[in-house]
Amino acid sequence: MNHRIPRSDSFPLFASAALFGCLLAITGRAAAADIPPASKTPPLFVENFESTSVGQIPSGFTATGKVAVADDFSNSGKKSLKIDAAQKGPRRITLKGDILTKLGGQFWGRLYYRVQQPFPLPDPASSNPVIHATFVAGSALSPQFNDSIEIRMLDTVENKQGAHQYIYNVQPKSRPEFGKQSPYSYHYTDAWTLAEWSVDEATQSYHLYINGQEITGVALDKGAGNFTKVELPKVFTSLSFGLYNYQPAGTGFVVWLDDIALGKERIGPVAGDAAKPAAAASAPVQK
Ligand SMILES: [Ca+2]
Repeated sequence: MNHRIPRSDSFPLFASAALFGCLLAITGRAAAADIPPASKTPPLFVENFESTSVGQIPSGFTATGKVAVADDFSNSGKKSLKIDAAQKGPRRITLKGDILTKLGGQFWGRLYYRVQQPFPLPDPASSNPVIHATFVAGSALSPQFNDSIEIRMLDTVENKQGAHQYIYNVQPKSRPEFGKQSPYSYHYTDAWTLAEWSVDEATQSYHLYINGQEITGVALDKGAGNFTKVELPKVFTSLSFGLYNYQPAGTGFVVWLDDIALGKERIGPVAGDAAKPAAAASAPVQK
């Protein structure tokens, strides 16, 4: 089909709108898969958990809470990182050192996660019935206030209906938290979900993609030097992967992570898994 936006003022408005919508649908679908493109060079860091013994964590990481490599589910190979149930608190592995210096303040992250079904709901008797659960966080000094902050790069808040939003969330040690949220349009699934995110200190930008689709509600592009309500640093002092829920979650979430990768350009799906984002996008992640 050859769609053209008509120039004539006499062209019916509804027809213009219909054509424009059609164009958006076509170009929007292409953009989700192609922009920004995945890098052709390997990422700087990859962890697929295959070379770590079950019950251990990979070398280079430190563990907090009940988290270890397991072989009951995997996205790649036979193993993944399993986050065991806990009412709340951190169950995660933390990376420090040279890789963070190499990544600096501009990098992409990628991982897959799956959530055991049924997953916990917030305590309905709570005055604030939500469960805030962080999958990926980085610690740093604020470029604006030079104090300690944690930046949550893959982060969710679940409501009492069991739907969740994605959020960009910054938790300073001694100031109020802040962030930017998507609608509560998503549900945890036990399908492997592809999460990709980017941070850029130079432009104070943050973007998140789930199964190849951008979560535009959390997107930030504040511009150079405009740190307010972003506070992306030139370098991170650690990156943590796992789950940390801050409100009680009953018997607790059980979550698996696999194929963590970090690089200067978009990483995309694991090799040979190129069909996954398109297929997964139609899965019931978004309602
Ligand atoms: Ca694996």
